[in-house]
Amino acid sequence: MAAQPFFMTSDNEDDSDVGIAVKTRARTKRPPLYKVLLLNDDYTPMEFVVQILEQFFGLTHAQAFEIMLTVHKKGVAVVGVFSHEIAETKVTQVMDFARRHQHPLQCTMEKE
Ligand code: TYC
Repeated sequence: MAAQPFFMTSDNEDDSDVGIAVKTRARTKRPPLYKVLLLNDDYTPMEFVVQILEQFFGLTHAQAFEIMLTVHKKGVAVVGVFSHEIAETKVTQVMDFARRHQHPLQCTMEKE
């Protein structure tokens, strides 16, 4: 007996319940995440940086103080990791707030 071909197409045109099972891999790429970085400078007051970290990043006073000290000692620290849109918003909020108070504080973002 001749072997039946696995793929049946043209001889199955009566809409009967026969078909080809096709498995597709779910290629759902997670959106990229962005680190928000705070940079040290010699002029921005420590308490101002702590205030920013509490206000815009929802950190406790202790967490904010610790990150501020890390930036002060090491030059830079990651404040948080966010979607592109949220990271951009945080950077804008920090930069606007610093500029309004005439402090040279710098905040940037980079792809994780
Ligand atoms: N280095 C600043 C000072 O001695 C404090 C400071 C901390 C500034 C963190 C910026 O991102 C910063 N007043």
